[in-house]
Amino acid sequence: NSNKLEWFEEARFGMFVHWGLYSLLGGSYQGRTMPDTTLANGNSWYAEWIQQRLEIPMDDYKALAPRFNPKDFNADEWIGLAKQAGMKYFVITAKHHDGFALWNSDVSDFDIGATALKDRDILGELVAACRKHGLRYGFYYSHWQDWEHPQGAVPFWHSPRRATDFEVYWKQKCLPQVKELIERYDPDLLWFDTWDNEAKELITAERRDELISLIRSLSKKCLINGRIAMHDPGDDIDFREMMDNAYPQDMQSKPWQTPATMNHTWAYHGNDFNWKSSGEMLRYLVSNASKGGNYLLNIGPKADGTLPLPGVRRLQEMGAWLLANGEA
Ligand code: FUL
Repeated sequence: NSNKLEWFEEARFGMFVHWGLYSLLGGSYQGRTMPDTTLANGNSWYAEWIQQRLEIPMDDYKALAPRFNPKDFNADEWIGLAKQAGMKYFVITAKHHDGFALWNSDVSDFDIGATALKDRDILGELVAACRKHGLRYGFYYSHWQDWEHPQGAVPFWHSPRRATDFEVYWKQKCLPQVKELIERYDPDLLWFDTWDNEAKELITAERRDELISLIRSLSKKCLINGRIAMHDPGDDIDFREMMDNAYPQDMQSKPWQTPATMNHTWAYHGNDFNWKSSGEMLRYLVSNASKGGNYLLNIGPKADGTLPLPGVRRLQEMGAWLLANGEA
């Protein structure tokens, strides 16, 4: 069905948001700040990885939930900014690798229900704002890595592995949560994430196809990205996903996108000042567009719900350029 892909092939520019419990820590925990070079794999210091990178015991990490209180969160502000930037779609981390669900899930207590926002429907508010501003929307869902569930996958350099019975996690948490997301929010796309060939041990062709057929049975429009099984996405995905911040040199067969972030991290990091200029990011956007692809550009909101100012300014500048050049 090529019709359901039409909006995606014309979208060009989307907003990616990494937001969750890790946003509370902003890259630091109990006096330690990422990157922490004492760790074997400390070279990448994405703030959303803090639980693994700084080896925070899961019980301590879970105990942070009641402190998550984004009193300044305003869905209309986020989506209004995306619209102003010339973005046509919005993707947020409904559940990242840490396993925390940003909606009230029936199959897990590690969710928004454990926070000060237990009576708010964050994803519902964002979906309503997207509809109001005419943006398509979707969810990032970490189907492979889940550091909270005892049988979810953990990074391969951590041993001994915990995921001795991945099928338990798959049936108890992953499949039911994907179903919840579709039934409650009717997303236009789902963004699954594998980033290492090792994922094929757990995300086998059978599990990949089981997940895809679940989605197909629940939604006619929901697009699925190729990172659902990057080693072998199969024939039934809807678009290809470049690796993070990768910009192809040549024309690509459509449809595809590059997920990218404005600084180094994806989730909010208080010490990450590595912002790219709006000019550099406009060149990536134009380069991708000229090769038939989209640019899914990420911002990491703070735990209080506000967006970091350097990111806001850059999005406004990019939107102004697109408007002046007749593309917004
Ligand atoms: C990667 C993840 O490990 C990062 O934390 C981030 O979400 C990026 C978009 O994808 O695979």
